[in-house]
Amino acid sequence: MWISKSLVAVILGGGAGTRLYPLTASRSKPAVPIAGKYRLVDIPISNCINSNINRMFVLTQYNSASLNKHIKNTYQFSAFSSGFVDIMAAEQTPDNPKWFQGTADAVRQSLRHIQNNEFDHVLILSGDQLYQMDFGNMFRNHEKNGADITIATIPVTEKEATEFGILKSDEDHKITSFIEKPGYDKLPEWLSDTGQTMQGLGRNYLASMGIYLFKREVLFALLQDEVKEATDFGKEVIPHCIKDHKVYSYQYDGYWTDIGNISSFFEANLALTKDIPPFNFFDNEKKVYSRARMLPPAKISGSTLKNTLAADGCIIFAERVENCIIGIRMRIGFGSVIEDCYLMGSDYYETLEEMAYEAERGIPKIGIGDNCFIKNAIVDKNCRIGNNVRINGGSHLTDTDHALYVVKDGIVVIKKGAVVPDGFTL
Ligand code: ADQ
Ligand code: ADP
Repeated sequence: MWISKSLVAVILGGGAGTRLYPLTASRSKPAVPIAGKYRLVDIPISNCINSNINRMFVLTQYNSASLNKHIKNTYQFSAFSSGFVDIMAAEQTPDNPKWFQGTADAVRQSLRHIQNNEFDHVLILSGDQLYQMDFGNMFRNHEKNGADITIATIPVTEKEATEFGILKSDEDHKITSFIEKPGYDKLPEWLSDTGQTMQGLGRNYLASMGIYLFKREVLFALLQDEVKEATDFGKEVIPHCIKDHKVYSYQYDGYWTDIGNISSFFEANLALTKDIPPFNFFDNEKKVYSRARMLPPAKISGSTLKNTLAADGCIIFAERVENCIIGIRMRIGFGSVIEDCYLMGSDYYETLEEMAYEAERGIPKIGIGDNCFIKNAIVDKNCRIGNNVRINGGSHLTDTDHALYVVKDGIVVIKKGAVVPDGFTL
């Protein structure tokens, strides 16, 4: 009760969305499907719900139909609770004709909606990270320290350090300095004592997780007055705060990964197929919530499945499926072999009559046809992949943006709704 009354959460749902293109070509980033049956936004929302935070704002650059529908149908709080998940899309107003210019600007533009609620602290979260964290512990630390701002931090290696905000703190965990994405040459000055276990793993730098807990009045004063031109938290607001405000680090040592681009998104999804995955969807306590769809159980026939997650409503006749995530309603034909893939599934089933009608016109059925070989690929929703198709992703492919697919870092992404004809080879 205590945390839910004093805190609201703001989830940064993404800027222009270019890093996850083409998955964001027709939907906003929070609506991108992950792990076969969830959407990106389910992760921060579930972390909030599991931490007893039930008032959330999702800031997004545009308001897609799939995001609206997903939020509206998934997160319904009872009439006796004050909970809600509100989507706030960038909007043009008479005094601000622009879209969100960055993370701080997005929060600034949303303050006039958020301020109508009662709260003492604002928790700001990224919308593209995979982790399970109890924000209650972070909140207790924040209160105990009397902090103006608490930043969740995680020890990272030298290789990772250049991609994050890196900070240093004193023995009381008060942050003394901060630099956004330092170059390799600057790193030696930013080493921290991260504890014996982390040091043993070569994780000697303390990175910002982009998760910030602000005192209400401090956030308003910063964004509306002190740094009212600043557009970004990491680049401008946080470095500015260090000297005049009490900014503390809350160190988190669990699994956390950024899934903001195609290769990290692909890796994080495929990591879920390991015997003991780093992110645990199979947890009695920390549930990940998503839309209840009332789909039938997956039907699998004559296939060998290894390290594969098959979501509800799939129909799988494939010969072999290995290290794959198979999304809702996915259909895979006879004799097909699928390796290291994330198949997002379909939004609907076709009837047998529709399939016959399309077959007469040479249009493949929704899903993957017979005798295909697909490796190192993401297949977005509602694709129609014909028979005898061969898609072999890997580092031998150069980056491309084709009408049917995109290649990024060797990963082939078949675009949503693409119709890939029989015999197609890549
Ligand atoms: P980055 O992840 O590089 O670094 P950024 O691209 O600003 O920062 O994204 C942060 C979050 O905000 C993401 O979820 C993104 O989708 C969202 N976002 C970006 N622009 C937005 C906009 N205009 N409107 C709404 N949402 C937007 C940040 C910090 C680093 C920290 C890393 C940790 O700056 O200090 O180390 O996060 O991942
Ligand atoms: P999800 O199960 O991924 O949450 P939704 O139920 O949100 O999917 O979306 C299903 C979408 O598919 C809806 O937008 C619906 O209009 C669309 N849809 C359903 N049946 C058909 C069909 N036969 N042809 C095209 N689109 C369809």
